[in-house]
Amino acid sequence: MSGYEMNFDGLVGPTHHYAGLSYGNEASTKYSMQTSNPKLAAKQGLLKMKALSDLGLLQGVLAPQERPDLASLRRLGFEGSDQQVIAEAMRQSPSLLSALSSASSMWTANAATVSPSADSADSRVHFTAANLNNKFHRSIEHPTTSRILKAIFTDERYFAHHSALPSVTLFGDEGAANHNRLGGAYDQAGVQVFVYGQQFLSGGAGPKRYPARQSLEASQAIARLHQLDMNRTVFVQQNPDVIDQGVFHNDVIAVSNQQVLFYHQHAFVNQTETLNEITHKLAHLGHQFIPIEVPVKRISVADAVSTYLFNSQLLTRPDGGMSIVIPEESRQNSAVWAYLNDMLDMGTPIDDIQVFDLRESMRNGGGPACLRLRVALNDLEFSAINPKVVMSDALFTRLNQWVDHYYRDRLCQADLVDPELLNESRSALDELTQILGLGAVYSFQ
Ligand code: SUG
Repeated sequence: MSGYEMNFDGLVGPTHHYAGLSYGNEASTKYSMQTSNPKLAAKQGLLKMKALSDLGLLQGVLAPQERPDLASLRRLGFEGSDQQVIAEAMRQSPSLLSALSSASSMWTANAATVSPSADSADSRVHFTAANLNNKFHRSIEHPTTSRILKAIFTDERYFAHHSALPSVTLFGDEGAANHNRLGGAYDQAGVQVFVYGQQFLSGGAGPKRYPARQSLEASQAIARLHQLDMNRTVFVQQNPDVIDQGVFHNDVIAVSNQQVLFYHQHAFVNQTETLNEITHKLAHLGHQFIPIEVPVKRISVADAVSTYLFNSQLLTRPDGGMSIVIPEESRQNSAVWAYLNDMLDMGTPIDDIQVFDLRESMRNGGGPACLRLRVALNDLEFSAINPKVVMSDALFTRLNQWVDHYYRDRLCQADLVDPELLNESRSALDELTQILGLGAVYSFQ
């Protein structure tokens, strides 16, 4: 097979904590204000990256962001030295300080939407940074995200970067978490499937309890920016009822790889028509579609949300087999674990289960797939990326030492006012930009 799918995982930042910031994301609400362990969180993420790299897969690292975000605090009227700004924010609004200290950029499935060169009219890999407009703590990520992506995918002959869409509900965009691609080899044309929560301009139906974070209008704008062929593009609405049950991104209820779409019976609106459209568009490219639909009788939506079964990664190994990467929570649930083991005997391409303990991230609603951004590349494009971000034995050792040196093993909201935390975080990120060869991507540099 030609081409690669490279997964870029977000390194957890030093201020990782549980602040209950994401209404509609049930884990975020449930674990609000519990004590976190940033050191363990970063190490759990690194272990997944290293294990997948050891399977022979291409694995990259995306740097975390500078938090607390002093520039945003100043923009909101806090004044004085950095320490005074933080102390005053804590006095007036601990929740605001939490939002501006969140390590949420770790969930890189929300960093951007990425289209491979084989699908774009100008034969370049296109990136659109997600505006993450629905949640304030995430809406501040995109400028730095774009700087980090440009420091890795620099060569404009191969890579095109688009700024985030306008930051309003009409163009609410959550990036690759609501985007799937089906096809054969990663460097050949495929079918891109954009999943939206609501259409706003024509007043389409949406969820009633929780917000629809992705709009159809945003998905359509990205398809235009990425110069996609409409004969190979599908737009589908996520079932609003499952959004109301905690499926705040499509990657909590569906995941794809090559010809396979693994999804829940209640994932989409007009599910049969959608699957037919994908079947026909894939057939046009000479590929057979392999849908794996999980019936609600086997797994309820509530179990899908609490175990993050569909927030798995489906990965084609160099030996041609396909692994499913699941969080430990999926093994702990007997219905989910029984289904997964039955699936190995169903004759689908999935022939292996890899389980990871990602508890620190899971408690904020971030599973294996949330932590990674997929980038399909051909040989030339791979040789053009910044090689320092590619996971290896040496980088794994170096990053673990770096985490050991700078990260705390417990953090709660009250700690955010500690001036040392800002110093530790800045020193850590400054060193990290050298390790990963990123140049000056942070405003303090
Ligand atoms: O945006 N949680 C993230 C989780 C993102 C998961 N990503 C994907 N499904 N791809 C979010 O809701 C919680 C932060 C807190 O509550 O402290 C948070 O931002």
